[in-house]
Amino acid sequence: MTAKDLSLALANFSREIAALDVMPLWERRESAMRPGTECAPRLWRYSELRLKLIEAASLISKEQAERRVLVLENPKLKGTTFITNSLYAGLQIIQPGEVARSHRHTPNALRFLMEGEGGYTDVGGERVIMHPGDFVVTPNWSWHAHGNEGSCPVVWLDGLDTPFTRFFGATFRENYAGNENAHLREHGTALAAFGSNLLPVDYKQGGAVSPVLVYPYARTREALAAAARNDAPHPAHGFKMRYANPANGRHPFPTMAVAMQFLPAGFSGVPYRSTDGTVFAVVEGEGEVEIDGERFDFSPHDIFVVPSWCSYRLRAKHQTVIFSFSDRAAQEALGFWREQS
Ligand code: GTQ
Repeated sequence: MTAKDLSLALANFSREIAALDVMPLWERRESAMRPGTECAPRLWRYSELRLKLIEAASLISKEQAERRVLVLENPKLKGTTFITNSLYAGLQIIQPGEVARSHRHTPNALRFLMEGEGGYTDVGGERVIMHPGDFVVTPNWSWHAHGNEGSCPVVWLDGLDTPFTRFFGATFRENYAGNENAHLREHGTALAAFGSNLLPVDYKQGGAVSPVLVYPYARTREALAAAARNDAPHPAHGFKMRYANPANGRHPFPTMAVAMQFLPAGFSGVPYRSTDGTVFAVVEGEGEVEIDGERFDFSPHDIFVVPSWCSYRLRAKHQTVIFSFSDRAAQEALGFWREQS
């Protein structure tokens, strides 16, 4: 065959196989076989989002919205509602006296309380009262309703693994039809049972989700402070602890790992990257994060996303505490997770 014949034959071949809905592996994009995703790094300023949340609360009633949430959508994932390929994040506001009706869904959810007192979530038959800095677990398929019995707005960060159920075609959701005020266990019941180095004697290793329901900030903060007083910081993470399922030592969710870290004043971390795209929420302090060479200053309650395999480094001006969640639990379970320092 001459070169010309060959190129004609190839063009015909391409057309014919396209009609059969097959494609040649040798034309696959190079980037498909490297770590990382198309997601962009991004920081959302809480001061800006908070104003819009308050505005949303006056424009859209709780009845209209059911959940009044501003979704932090990755600029490279427009139209998906996702912050990374595997995670969803949103800021939810609930005004004094409001309730958000009970429903359940197959995605797992976490709440991280940003501001306000008096907010609660009724989850899995228990009332959980949330304070700033608390991390609350909503196990998949458990009924959950929210409310605010305080006198100020309550705002929290929702983190969900919705992209997983979407990916697997396993997204189910339903509203609660029964009496929402039926008997609830009192606040603190699960924490007393599971958060005291104890387990109910007949506790069966049940679901893969942490049964403790709430991880109070006061305890987390004290654990980090004790580590900082006694141990040396990790060169990239400072003092970082992951939240554990107290019944098995694993992550709180089968999909999501959740962590809190403390950076001493003046901390300057070395560059680090890992395959779990991570959402960070600043709790206390001020500093900057450099993600793939791009710098972002952060203040309390700012939220930023470090996509999978993007190198980042943290610097703290004042002592700083940062909450984070990622898909590391799923990646570890599947044998995919990698890191590089
Ligand atoms: O509060 O149950 O941000 O179901 C997204 C979906 C919050 C919730 C979100 C939800 C919820």
